[in-house]
Amino acid sequence: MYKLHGFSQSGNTYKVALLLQALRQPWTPVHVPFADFAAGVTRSDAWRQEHNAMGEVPILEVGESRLSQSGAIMVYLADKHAAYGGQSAEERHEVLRWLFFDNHKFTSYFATYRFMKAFGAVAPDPTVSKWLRSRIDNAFGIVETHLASREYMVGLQPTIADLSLCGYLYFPSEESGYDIGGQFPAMARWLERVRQLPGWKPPYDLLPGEQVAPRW
Ligand SMILES: N[C@@H](CCC(=O)N[C@@H](CS)C(=O)NCC(=O)O)C(=O)O
Repeated sequence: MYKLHGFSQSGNTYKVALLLQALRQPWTPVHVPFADFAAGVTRSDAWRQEHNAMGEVPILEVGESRLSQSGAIMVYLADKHAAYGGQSAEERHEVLRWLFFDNHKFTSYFATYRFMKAFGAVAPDPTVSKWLRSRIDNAFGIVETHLASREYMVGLQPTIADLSLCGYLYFPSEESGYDIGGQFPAMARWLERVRQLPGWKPPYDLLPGEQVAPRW
């Protein structure tokens, strides 16, 4: 039984949960309460020593091992269960390319922007928000163009590249202010397709932790 440490507001945790569902693997959540996370528990020395030196969720417990980094965890699971990793060496390379893009340019800016707007202790700085929006619009534009002529990010089947990139896009739009359907129609159609995967559920139904109203 896999154990997945995280919480419902964490899109990075949600990516791994979606993959476990799609693989139909039994898993159980280990709840890191959002209030504790916001208070900095995952950055404490004790937590880093016991759980993850990087001070982050998600963590996937597999026997005695604690795996971190959603991208690396998804590659591990896709390899182990021989699914969602790409159909050929070329596709697997392409999957990695999009995973790195997601972690550096897509999820990173969007998750930060959403966190500041929905959960930040102080109102977002407009200059920082404007800069992040320009980075997000660029990254979203790249994916929108890529998806205009194809159903999934790599090849003809869904892969972990899709599950990684879409992890933050199923949260309520008021948390980020981004209207995917209105601004990015090819991405919206792709999200509908990914939603058809086995065991798909929205983040606040799949992971522990109450939904809270956006603060700003
Ligand atoms: N690239 C990492 C990012 C993980 C990450 O940023 N997780 C957030 C929660 S969604 C976190 O734990 N942040 C704590 C921090 O940055 O101090 C992954 O994909 O797992």
